[in-house]
Amino acid sequence: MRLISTLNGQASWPPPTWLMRQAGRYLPEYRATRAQAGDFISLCLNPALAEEVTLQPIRKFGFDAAILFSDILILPMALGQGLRFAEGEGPRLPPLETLSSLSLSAAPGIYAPVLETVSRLRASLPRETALIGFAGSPATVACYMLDGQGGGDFPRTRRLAYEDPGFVDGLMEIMVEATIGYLSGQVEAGANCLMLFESWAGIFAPQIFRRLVISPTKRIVSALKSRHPHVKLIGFPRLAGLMLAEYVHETGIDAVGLDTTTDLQAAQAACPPGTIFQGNLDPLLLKLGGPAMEEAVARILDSVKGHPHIFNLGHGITPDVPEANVARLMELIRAA
Ligand code: 1CP
Repeated sequence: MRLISTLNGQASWPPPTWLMRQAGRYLPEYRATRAQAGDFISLCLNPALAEEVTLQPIRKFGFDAAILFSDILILPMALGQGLRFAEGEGPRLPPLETLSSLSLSAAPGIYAPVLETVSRLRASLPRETALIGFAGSPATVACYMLDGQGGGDFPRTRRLAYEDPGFVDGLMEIMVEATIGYLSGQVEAGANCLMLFESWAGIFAPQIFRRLVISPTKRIVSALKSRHPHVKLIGFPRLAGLMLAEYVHETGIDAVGLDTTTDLQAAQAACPPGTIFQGNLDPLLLKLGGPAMEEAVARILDSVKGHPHIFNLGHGITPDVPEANVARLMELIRAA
């Protein structure tokens, strides 16, 4: 698997490629399977249909990795928090008031279908296609648990981090433990590597970043590596800015996803030597296609030649991306 050799530090050319949100609404076959499932959560918890939507972009574009189809909010739901997806508006949760409403022991029974999706996928994917398991990082998942929805800058979460550190740090403890169990289950079910999505890393002041982003991530990385010594983890501290190097250095993560705003060469200069990067084509360019996309792809390929690198977007693919642009992107990478 080219993605796994890259995570082990071997450069491969062209770089292994996959796209965040590669299974999704830009594909007509995804929309059809989602309609068959009824709603988004039912799709995540239906192993046959979740397997199907994970495989759709692999069949169509031949990416080097498949990412388990699920969502970062399935874990808080499994811990007992309510979750629904309002049509066209994104997730809604009743904002968390007490830690006693969460149950670590009930969670594995509720997320069991997700682990079944992982084992089905490992059996059905081509041997050379890596299977990526994932979870949200505790701070990002806590943003949704405490504020109850996205779409803003999570004011309640940021305020509680200062005003009620006991509550927020207690929530981190629960999420660290739950995430270790959940990801460990994914590895045991057949995931070849793992990714931690810290999509809201960019909203925290540096001292809160250290407490809620770096420290929980470091504990998750170290626990997973002691349980599964060969497993590699990719972190994605989106919009971490100048905190990126400290994140890489302190957490022990094996590779780091770069968001759209981060200059690849500046990241190479700032992070420890040998850091493996993933990213970071602007998803807007994938939507627009044409010469602007082609130039940006060439620039990325040029700057990663000779380094172990994973080609990806700087954030998820949007529903309005034409399939033909994804096909053209793969053509450009394969011809490199
Ligand atoms: O069909 C639909 O309309 C639902 C859209 C959708 C999809 C396709 C959601 C709702 N989640 C997903 C799948 C998903 N989410 C995957 C697996 C598929 C793949 O990558 O191919 C993964 C890895 C995620 C992770 C996820 N969910 C993140 C982290 C990555 C990121 O985009 O920053 C986050 C923040 C979420 C929460 C979430 N789930 C769905 C939405 C619309 C959101 C974002 C809400 C917000 O903007 O705050």
